[in-house]
Amino acid sequence: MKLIYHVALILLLLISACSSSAQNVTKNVQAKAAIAGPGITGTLKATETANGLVWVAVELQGDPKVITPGLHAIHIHEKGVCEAQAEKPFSSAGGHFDPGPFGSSTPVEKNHPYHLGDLQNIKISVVGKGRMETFSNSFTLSNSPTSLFDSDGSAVIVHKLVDQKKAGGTADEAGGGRQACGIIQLLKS
Ligand SMILES: [Cu+2]
Repeated sequence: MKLIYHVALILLLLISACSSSAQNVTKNVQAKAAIAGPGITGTLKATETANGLVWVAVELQGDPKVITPGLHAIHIHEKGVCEAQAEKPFSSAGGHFDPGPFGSSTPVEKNHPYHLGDLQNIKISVVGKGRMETFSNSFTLSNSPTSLFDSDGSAVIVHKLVDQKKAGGTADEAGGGRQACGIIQLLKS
């Protein structure tokens, strides 16, 4: 009788341990963006991992005459606005995402390449396709002082040129003109 009692107790403990660990699994916060520009389409996917790092993957495809083979700058910009028709295409997305002592934005030279939204270049192949994957600990998707989902949101921008990651460089050395844009959206879990 005592044995049965012990077995039952152990089973009960196991069951409650399993169910409580299941309850403790919080879903990772995720985001996405549909990237578009004249002759270019793509996606951004992002996941905030349990240790706070944000995994970011960007895929692009387009006309290789437009999105030229080689490296192109990719940054997160400070506003969730994508206007291809603006006098300077996508200029309304503002400067590079960079809440903090410099404020965001312009001139690009000010805190580049240390803006929180400065990402790795993407390599475009001869057929006009590329994929870039990186981790960042510079911003969050969840609520924080460095969340991409601040009051005016954020956008991902693809540039015409490579980002040379040069401190004190010119706007062209930080990627130049803007070719494509995607508003970053929080995925409801
Ligand atoms: Cu940029």
